[in-house]
Amino acid sequence: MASPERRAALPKPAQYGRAARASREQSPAAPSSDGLPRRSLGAEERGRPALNWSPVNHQLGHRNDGPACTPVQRALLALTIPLETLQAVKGRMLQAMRKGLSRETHAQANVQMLPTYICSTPDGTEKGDFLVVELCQSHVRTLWVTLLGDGNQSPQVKCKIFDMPGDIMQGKGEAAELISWSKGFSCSDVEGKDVVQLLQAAIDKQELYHVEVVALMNDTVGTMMTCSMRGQPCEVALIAGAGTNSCFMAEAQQVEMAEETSGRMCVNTEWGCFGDDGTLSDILTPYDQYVDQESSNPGEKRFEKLVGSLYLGEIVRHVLTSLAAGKVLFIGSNVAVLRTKDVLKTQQVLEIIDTEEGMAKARAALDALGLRPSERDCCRVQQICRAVVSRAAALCATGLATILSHMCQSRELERLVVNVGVDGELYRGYTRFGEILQSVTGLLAPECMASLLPSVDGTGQGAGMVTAVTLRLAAQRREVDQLLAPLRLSRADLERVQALMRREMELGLGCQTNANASVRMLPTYVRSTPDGTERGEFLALDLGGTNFRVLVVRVAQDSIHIASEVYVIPTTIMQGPGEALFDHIIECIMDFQLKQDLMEHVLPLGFTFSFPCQQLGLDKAVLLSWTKGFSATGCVGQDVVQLLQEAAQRKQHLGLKVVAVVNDTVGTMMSCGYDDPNCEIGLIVGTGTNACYMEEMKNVGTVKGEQGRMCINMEWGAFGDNGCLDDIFTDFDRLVDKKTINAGKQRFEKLISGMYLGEIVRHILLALVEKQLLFRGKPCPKLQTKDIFPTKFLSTIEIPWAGDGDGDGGANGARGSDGLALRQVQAILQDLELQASFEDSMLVREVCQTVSTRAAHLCAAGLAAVVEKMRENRGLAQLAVTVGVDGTLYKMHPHFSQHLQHMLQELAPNCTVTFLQSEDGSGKGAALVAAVACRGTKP
Ligand code: 0WK
Ligand code: BGC
Repeated sequence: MASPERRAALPKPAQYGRAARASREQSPAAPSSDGLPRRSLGAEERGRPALNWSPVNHQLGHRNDGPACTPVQRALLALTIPLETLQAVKGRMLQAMRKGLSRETHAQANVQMLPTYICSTPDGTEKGDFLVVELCQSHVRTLWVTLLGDGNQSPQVKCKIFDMPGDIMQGKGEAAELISWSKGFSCSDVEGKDVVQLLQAAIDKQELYHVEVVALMNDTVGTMMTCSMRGQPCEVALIAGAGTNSCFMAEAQQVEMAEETSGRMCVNTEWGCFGDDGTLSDILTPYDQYVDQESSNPGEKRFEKLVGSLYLGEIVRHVLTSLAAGKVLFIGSNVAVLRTKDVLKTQQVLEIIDTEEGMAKARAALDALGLRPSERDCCRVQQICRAVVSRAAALCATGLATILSHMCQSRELERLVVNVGVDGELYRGYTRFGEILQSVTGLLAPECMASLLPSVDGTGQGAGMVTAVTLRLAAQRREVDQLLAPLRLSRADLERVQALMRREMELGLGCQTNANASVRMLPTYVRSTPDGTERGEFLALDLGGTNFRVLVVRVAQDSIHIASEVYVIPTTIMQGPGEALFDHIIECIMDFQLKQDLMEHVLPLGFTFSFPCQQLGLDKAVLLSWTKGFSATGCVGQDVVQLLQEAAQRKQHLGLKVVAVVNDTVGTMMSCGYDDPNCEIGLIVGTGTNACYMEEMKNVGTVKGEQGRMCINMEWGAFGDNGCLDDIFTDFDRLVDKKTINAGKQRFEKLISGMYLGEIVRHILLALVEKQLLFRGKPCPKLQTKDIFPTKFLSTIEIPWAGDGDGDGGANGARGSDGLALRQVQAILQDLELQASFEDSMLVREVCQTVSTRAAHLCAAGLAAVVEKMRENRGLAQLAVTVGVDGTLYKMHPHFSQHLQHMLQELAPNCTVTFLQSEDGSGKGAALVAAVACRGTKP
């Protein structure tokens, strides 16, 4: 005890510990009540470099242990890792993780980043009874987990613990492929084997119950799932226990070992082996080296040996051993006991660092070892224990920060907000561990906001949850596949459609059969494609697509100059009196001529009129039916050129001279044919869809003449109106058709074109909601609204992700970043007041992909029939031809053109088909047809 005057000089008892400790030790390690020591300079310390100590030494900035440092300070400094070193360790761990994720470097990686094939976290609808077996370090825990699908609010768990006899842990295995044992297990015959099969075989041997092993997971995954219950999804988990490890939901396409290319997948990092390649050599202390050399697996699990509670006691023991050897601690005691392995348990270390009881625990533990510690010894032992555990926490935080920054980067987020499930005796046993973990993670990954969620029930419930989620996903996948199956056309289906299209074409060309053919094969009186001799100035109209355009086209020797204006056709005009429609057209023409100063000019006009018309001549076409939402009265059966002339008269617009009326497919073929003489097919995939091609006159039974060729407007949109496609039609297609103004008509068009795909998707989404497969079955009032999900949404939702499984990795140049693409999907759904989870977004995307792919494949089947017919017409073994194509869906959808071209190659392998996108639309084509007409020769 101190003399009365010394006592007077010393601080009050409460402070005693702290002050005494600080003064006595001058060491920065003297812990303060919050575990992070503050340094106050005692007399003998003045003039020494200012030391402020915490597991992360911000200020220290350098770790010199100049001559002034005491052996204890040197030990504590050695166990202190400056922030910038932790930053560097984080950088190395990020590299190590990327190495583990990459197929090329995975085999050499120490941080193995093992795919777990768990691609979803609980969504609260999980229901059922699940058996769980948990292999813990010293026991086996079996649980019966009952989930009620009530948002996992009240999972019921019954469990039973069975001790693990030592001979079993080291005995013959005969209990996924185990890579290596750790934490004291070393059963033979298990490493390299599929442990699920081993377990299933052991269960089947019992012939007791039919228990099927559904999922096997790492404890980190179970922790992530356990903490994901009760409506707070958790995408990261970390274990700081006997061993240490972590897992997180990675972007699946980055987990190259897993072949899964869309969505997310939980990755078990196995970060315990980080540093096995020497990347931690600059932070390893001699104490760590001793622990490693004495371990059952020297050189391995270097990171785990700095963090895992299996090793912390040993690290402390080696520090004490060296300090005792240096006559700094336990002077006068026999310290031989300190050479005994595992003589100091981590549990004791955790007790010693307790702010309240710690010193007493230290004395008790050291006394028990016969070390008769002084108060100072106890204080130093506590500091060392704190330093070792705090370093473990700081290193865990470094690992966690690495994961969080990686997730933030790979999701292209400014800021990542995420829940982290944490478990393990270190985290549970020492609150300060969690505080250091939280604060150091914040320092190392400031762009991320992590909430640490302690796991309430170890991994047991989590394992039950993984099994439930696995079964839920499997069941959902089966239901989704069942619902989407009718939309997934097989090769045989498409070949049949191709054959049906060919048959309908023949019927349409046949003089006798044309009238009943669904594909009307309308002669256009266009006999050839442009030959470059066309010249002159022409007006052109382009009606029937998304926009109504008026153009002036100047065709010169080596160039074509176009000026145009887009005008809107309001729905009231589209579906009003025909006179009003044509009056509106004339008004637009007059407005255009005024703007272009053409009022005094009487220019020949080419009229692209994109509806089924019976051409009676180049400048005479009788409207057979409206499509694409048009239904203006008094037009069907009329010559549309006549209707236009009459409107011009009504408007006293006398300068109109219509010389040609063409379909947009013909206009597109002519427009592209001007640049590529091989262009003999025109294709539109826009609001509507249709195709035309150059047919042999001898095959056109509806027009006299045998010589040469004529362009045939197929009007393939009506293919199937005779019911020949009914088995392709799904309930969703029927729902869409029923709600159109031309129900039962344009059946092929309604499977393919932009006016309808969004509606098909909308009905499928509603069906998925009804089956609780989407948005957790929550009612979606906005989604009930017709046309609320326009086809352009498909183009946005399907923008190529690196990980969209279509293998183009965004090859078509329109690479959308994953995070961005996901946010675009969620933004669209948000506008529809739909709160979409990640899985929901993926499912909506899958539905869009399924519908657009079917459309592209059906289009390919139709085109395959056309090119095969042209090849046969010309008696060619191989046909090379160009298709001039236009239309918003073909041009704007990220995958449509590719899927179409891929499938066409498969269905018509003897045809080399080049696709040429029309730049100026079919207005230019109409002008070229007019130019030919004006040349007085038949086009
Ligand atoms: C642009 C053409 C026009 C055609 C349209 C079809 O110039 O003749 O009708 O493409 O595509 P949509 O605008 O319907 O997407
Ligand atoms: C029309 C065709 C037109 C196609 C593309 C269809 O609805 O019937 O004449 O070519 O849409 O615009």
